[in-house]
Amino acid sequence: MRADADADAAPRAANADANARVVGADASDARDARNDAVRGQDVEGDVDRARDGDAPTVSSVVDALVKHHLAEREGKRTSRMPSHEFWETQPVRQFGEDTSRGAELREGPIDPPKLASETSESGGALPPGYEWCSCDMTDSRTQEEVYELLTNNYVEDDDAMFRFQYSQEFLKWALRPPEYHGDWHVGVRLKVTQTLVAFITGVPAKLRVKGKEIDLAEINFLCIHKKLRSKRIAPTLIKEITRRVNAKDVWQATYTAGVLLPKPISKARYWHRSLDIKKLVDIGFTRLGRDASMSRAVQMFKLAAKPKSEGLRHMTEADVPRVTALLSKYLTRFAVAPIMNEAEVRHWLLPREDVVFSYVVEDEKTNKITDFVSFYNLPSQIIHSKTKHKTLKAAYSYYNVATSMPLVKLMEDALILARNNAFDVFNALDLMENESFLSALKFGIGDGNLHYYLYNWRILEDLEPSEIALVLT
Ligand code: MYA
Repeated sequence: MRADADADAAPRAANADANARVVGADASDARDARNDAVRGQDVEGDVDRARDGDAPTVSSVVDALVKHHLAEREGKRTSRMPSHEFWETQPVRQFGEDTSRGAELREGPIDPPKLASETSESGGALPPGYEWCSCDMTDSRTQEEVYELLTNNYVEDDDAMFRFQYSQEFLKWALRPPEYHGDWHVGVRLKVTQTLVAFITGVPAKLRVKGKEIDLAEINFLCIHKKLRSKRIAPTLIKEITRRVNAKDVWQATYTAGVLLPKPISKARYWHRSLDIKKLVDIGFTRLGRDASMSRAVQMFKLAAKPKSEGLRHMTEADVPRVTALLSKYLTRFAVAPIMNEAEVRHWLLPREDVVFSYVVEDEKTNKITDFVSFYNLPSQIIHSKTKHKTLKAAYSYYNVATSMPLVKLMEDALILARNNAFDVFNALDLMENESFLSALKFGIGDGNLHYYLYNWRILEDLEPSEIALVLT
């Protein structure tokens, strides 16, 4: 947790989850933190050993550090590097691989091309008593089952205070974009009772990565019932979704996670803007700085009653072609960004009650859409009992384009709109040009990371979050 100097309030958002999108860290982040600590200790161990030697000189200390560094660069395992029994076998960037100039690695697919017909027809082996299924997200009973599984078992913060609570409407939106495949919604059921106990999903998308267009799967909602954790079921689920994606002749994927795995292309950070500071403090999401009073904090986070930009209105169906054009042009600025056609913009960005909120500014003279702002609704359950509140209402910044005004002005209106829609907090990643408004609009930095990954696609250099324009729900 970090005191927020500007706002005198520290958002909790520890180790951001996952989907860091949550208010807190997920358990794997805690493990990350532990891994980091171990790594730190190990370096110190080497350094101590050097110090304890006959001649504890500065150079022996430096030697120990250099030795570590070189071993890592050569791809050798050192005690600082956690092992990843599963991920080390997968076509993903690996820690310690040599990507220096002149090295053999190239940007692009990691595995040689294969044929969809070569993919095996049956799923991987589950523990006895469990079976694979596809979750039909058009069926209300199945939607409820998925909702229940996620509501009780999905991403939480480290201290088990908050857990994501995706609504059924949200899940239908996130899992049924144009051209989605029903069998990319993978479930595991207990054979006897047919209870859904694990889940992982993919949806088709097109991504531009450093100038190359890639048809891929966006992987999300990996979830295993709490009682079935640490049994190596996650790798089985990942292999199964890979098999089903490959069967559709798709060989790449993207995903985000709070947990550090081999090996992110970028590391983003969540920021949080208090809208209802009283509630946020009451539920333990935010704490006031040592010298701050609640009345001062309320004053500080006060927003205007209504948006200030003239002509700002809800996006409508008729705006789809112009929003597609505006957004597509804007997204070409970034190294990693989705490519969305009109059908996809219609799906992902047209307002949906209680799910996604989108607004445009239209130039009255030219009829051009000059600005676009959007956020989605992802509440978290409050799972600790120290408050009467049950739900934290969080808005998440989605895609925003400002051409007739500075982005900071447009985003101030987004905050006002979110507050007017009863959200308690507005969350944004430091992606795209978001840094230009975060501090100015009194966002406080969270203290967790959201890692971005590509599967079976190598880029040589890590990217800055400002080079990423992909927001996964
Ligand atoms: S991120 C959201 C993840 N979900 C949660 O955090 C919800 C709460 N937690 C759980 O349900 C479980 O703890 C999960 C792990 C299911 C996360 N991504 O079965 P295990 C690796 C990838 O014993 P469990 C999201 O949805 C771990 O490093 N791998 O562990 C994006 C270890 O491997 P290795 C993860 O705790 C998902 C192995 O699993 C993650 O019982 C993207 C241990 O397995 C994670 N978040 O279950 C998935 N967490 O030994 C990848 C742990 O090697 C998609 N692990 O370190 C890849 C692309 C596939 C398609 C390709 C198509 C071409």
